[in-house]
Amino acid sequence: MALQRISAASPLEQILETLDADGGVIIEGLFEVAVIEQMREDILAAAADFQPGAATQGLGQDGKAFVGRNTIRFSSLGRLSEAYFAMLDNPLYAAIADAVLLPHCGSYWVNTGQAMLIGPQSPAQMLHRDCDNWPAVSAQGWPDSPEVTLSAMIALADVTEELGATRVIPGSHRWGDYKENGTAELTYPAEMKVGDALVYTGKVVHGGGANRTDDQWRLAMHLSFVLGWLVPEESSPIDYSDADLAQQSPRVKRLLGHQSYDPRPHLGGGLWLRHVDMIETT
Ligand SMILES: O=C(O)CCC(=O)C(=O)O
Repeated sequence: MALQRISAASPLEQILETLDADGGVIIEGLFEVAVIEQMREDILAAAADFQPGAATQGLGQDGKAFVGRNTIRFSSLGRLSEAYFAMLDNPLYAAIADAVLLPHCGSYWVNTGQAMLIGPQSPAQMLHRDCDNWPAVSAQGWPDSPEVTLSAMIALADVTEELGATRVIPGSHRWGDYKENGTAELTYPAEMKVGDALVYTGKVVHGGGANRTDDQWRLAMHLSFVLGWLVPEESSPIDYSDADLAQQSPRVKRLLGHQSYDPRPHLGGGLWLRHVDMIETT
């Protein structure tokens, strides 16, 4: 089963059906090129401050091995670029995230927005599922456990297989064994033009591809959401002050943790409260 591509102009239902069937889909033109070019410029300007191989995923040497020796990663992208806020407000990505995540939560927030720049002569990343960050929730009842996270790998410039396009195993979100991560032979590369994005659920097996070039970087970023009752990878709520977000939309404020979690219409209690009361956005 190959990885499918679909235009951002397609009906939402068709996009959701493809995502549901395969666990991942390339959406051509998901993000406005001007916004992505701004983000690319701002990411490249910041990249010199981050050493290849320095990111640990909070797991020391194990995390370094996962990220890759010649990969540059960093987050808090809204501190570097206004384009980040426009991306968070992207209406189609919002509609897809609503459809995938709201059946399991009152609201979701940013898991992480991360520059993921794979350097020349990098081996492929280990295959994995993003829902592995929350294994107690995902493993129980697998594969019918709730979708906990939705991700997009976004091309900041054209991404080819040779540059290290993300590799995906379509259909692996439905495999019977949660611990089975497949093999490289089963993967398809998500080759993309600038502004395209691979949108995939936390259940689908994937990994960064090998960069086989001698001198070119794969320029991509990741933007993911997680259920509002789970802890995200990135510390957005403390990375942005109320003043930083004053001009942003209520959605952006909520996504970055500046609003409390109301579980309704689902069961559960209010979370992320201040003085036992809701932090509201305006
Ligand atoms: O860099 C990529 O293409 C994928 C990265 C990834 O899946 C991850 O680190 O979770």
